Amino acid sequence: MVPEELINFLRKAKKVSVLTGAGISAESGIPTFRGEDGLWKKYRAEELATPQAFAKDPVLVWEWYNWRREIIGKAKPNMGHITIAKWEKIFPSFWVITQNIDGLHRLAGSKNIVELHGNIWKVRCTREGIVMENRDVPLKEIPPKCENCGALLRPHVVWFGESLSIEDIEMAEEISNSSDVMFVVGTSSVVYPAASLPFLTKRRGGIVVEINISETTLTPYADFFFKGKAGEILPEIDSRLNG
Ligand code: BV8
Repeated sequence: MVPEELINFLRKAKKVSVLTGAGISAESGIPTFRGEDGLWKKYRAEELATPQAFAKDPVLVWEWYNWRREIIGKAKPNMGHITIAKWEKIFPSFWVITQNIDGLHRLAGSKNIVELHGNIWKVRCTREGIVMENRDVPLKEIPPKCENCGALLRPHVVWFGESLSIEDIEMAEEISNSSDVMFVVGTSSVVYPAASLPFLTKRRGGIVVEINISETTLTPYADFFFKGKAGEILPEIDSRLNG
């Protein structure tokens, strides 16, 4: 059931954005982080996705990413990603801000994307800082080495304790500050600075629409909360909007 009030907001909205987390890719077969089937069933995110963990045991960290690359390599965008890609064409200004590194928004056809935490198909030389694409599944060697200088390669992602790229965070804040409507889809809203973005939208008088299979710390502040799967709720809102 989609409230008429939300449809009216969307019909008038000029700038719409969507902040996504692992939950939007769950229906594509990619495990989320903190759910019962979470990626970190044995480890905690904060212990594995960190520069310290990589320095201590690059093989372990690369085995984890190699396993995720195998899952993500087979994954297809679901109706949640596809609806979001469609909305980029119907709203005057539409941006995706994603915490996900799986690249499924781009695969679904979205172009206006800020990948806050990087991309699993990119690697970076730990000595020269050069970023390269690497789509080997599985990786040819673990840990992979830079072909130029032989140094360790690392995933080109943002780990805990690492700062996001200033351009990305400034872009994400500009989008959030100017959104008439921000959808927040499939995120537990525990990781910062991403979790602070919906509050920028609210502070500027925009509305926040949360879509999640369960309530989160954001839910009390959301103007609309849809309890359900992203791949079902987003197309339902879309069909009411374009009905
Ligand atoms: C930073 C790597 C400045 C890529 C990730 C101490 C020291 C240093 C920093 C901190 C500190 N204490 C706190 C911080 C800040 C820290 C932070 O936020 N920690 C949290 C845990 C408290 N943040 C940082 O470190 C960030 N950098 O602040 O820099 C700085 C620098 C130095 C010192 C201080 C500050 C960097 C954050 C990025 C971390 N990297 N990943 C990778 O391998 O993927 S975060 C990791 O969590 C993923 O990127 C993921 O995207 C992100 C958020 O998780 P979610 O996407 O929300 O996924 P989750 O499983 O949690 O939730 C899924 C949701 O979907 C659930 O709600 C579920 O109900 C729902 N769902 C499931 N199925 C569906 C669904 N919803 C709809 N439909 C469905 N079908």
